[in-house]
Amino acid sequence: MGAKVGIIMGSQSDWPTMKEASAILDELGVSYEARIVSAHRTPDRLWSYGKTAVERGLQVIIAGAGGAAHLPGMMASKTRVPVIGVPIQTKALSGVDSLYSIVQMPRGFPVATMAIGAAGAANAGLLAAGILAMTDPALAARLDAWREALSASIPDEPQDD
Ligand code: RP5
Repeated sequence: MGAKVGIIMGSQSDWPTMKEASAILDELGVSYEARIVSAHRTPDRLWSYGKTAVERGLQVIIAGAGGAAHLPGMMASKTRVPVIGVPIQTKALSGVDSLYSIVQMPRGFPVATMAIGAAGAANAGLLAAGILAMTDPALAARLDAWREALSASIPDEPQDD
């Protein structure tokens, strides 16, 4: 069976961040694919990825991009598959540029925008899993267990170093 989640990113340089999403999907047993698809450098690839997303069985797309981060919004314009945007942290503007480029979508073409950087990428994986878990009871049980384990790992009291 094909991938249920498409992880796409504008550049190879985004992969260290976007790996956080793939690690979560690995932990939860969700099938995914990872591709470099740039709104600016490979627009034809973006177009064909968006046009074929539904027929290929993708159910969620996680799109990470930095700077003038048009990839998530452009992908949302090409497919009704829900798009989760991850603003990549940048050197020049710390990722605020990425965040603003992704979050302010016009009415009609939503992108679910995460936090800047690694936490955002991990949360994108968790959000994708949560969406898929609505129709997958086994995944729902794994996600519940993951959340319980995280809660259990938090101590009641702070410790001295
Ligand atoms: C964006 O430009 C990419 O998403 C990346 O975050 C940023 C820089 O890309 P590189 O110059 O590192 O390839 O399109």
